[in-house]
Amino acid sequence: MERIVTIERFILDNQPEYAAGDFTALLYDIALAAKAIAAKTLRAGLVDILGQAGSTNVQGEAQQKLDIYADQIIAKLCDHTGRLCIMASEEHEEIITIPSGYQKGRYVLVYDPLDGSSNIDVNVSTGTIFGIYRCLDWDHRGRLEDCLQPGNKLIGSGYILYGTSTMLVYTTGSGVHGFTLDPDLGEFLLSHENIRIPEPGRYFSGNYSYQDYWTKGVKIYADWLAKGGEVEPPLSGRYIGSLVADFHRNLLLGGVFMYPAQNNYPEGKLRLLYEAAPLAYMIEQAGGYASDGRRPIMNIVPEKLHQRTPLFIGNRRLVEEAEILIAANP
Ligand code: P6P
Repeated sequence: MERIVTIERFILDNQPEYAAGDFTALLYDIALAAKAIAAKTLRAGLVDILGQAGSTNVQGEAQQKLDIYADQIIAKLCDHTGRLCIMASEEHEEIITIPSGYQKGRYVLVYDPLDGSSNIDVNVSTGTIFGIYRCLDWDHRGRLEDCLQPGNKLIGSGYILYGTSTMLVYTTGSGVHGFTLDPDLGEFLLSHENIRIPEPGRYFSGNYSYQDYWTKGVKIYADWLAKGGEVEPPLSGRYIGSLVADFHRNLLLGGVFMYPAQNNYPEGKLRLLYEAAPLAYMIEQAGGYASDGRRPIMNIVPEKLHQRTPLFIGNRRLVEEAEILIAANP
């Protein structure tokens, strides 16, 4: 019988030496929230949770009912446990403080509760992205400054992919590990230990309908990708329109995802704090690289919670080529 390793067992056996029980327990809390969101997502066509909630979020984007559910379940599972000093979510304009009646913890949780949620109604994979930092000081109850940390200060990050199966993939700085939800057991079981991005990359992901909006360097890079660049075999185009799904495929099979700055998104579309930086930490742990086209995503210090960034992420060779061509063609 194959070794059955639950995520709880794996976290305990592999928790970083600095981690007290709180860090491990926080990962459990996220896994529990993931199960709750997965249960709703699997039934999205059957219960009244499809469709728009009739509200817009801080981004001005129409909120999906599942967006709101995912955001609330994460916040409610994590706000009273004494493990966090502060939270930040794509669905909240301001930081989410820990209610005064509860003990303050030592960690910061930043998250996008349901990325790609516009795909829910057409049964395309969606995902949750999260990052974990240490609180910066003990004199305060958790402040905006605790959230505005660069990716190179992350101590954990991961995503949950609600797809043909539900997967939780995370890193705490000792490699990237994937767990698949067994719906019969209701447990995340180890299915992808120590994921490394394969070389050479096989896929490129980008929304080429925006080509006219791209800078000269990005256009040259996009052509280089589409013509296979100098890699063998030539790359194939794959674009799901759901960041976590595109990222996950490229992580497992090799490839690069790009969402550059462009006329309709002059700073890029994706969010630095709770999308690009957590995925950058993961891709670097898996042997890849993430850039904004000029510099490592991991080094960018956020100035605002919902700051956008251009994103090139995947095989190091493919991402570095973006930096070379963009620099050579300003
Ligand atoms: P576009 C989904 O709305 C999202 O934030 C990411 O999940 C995805 O990669 C991107 O936007 C798709 O954007 O402009 O190509 O539809």
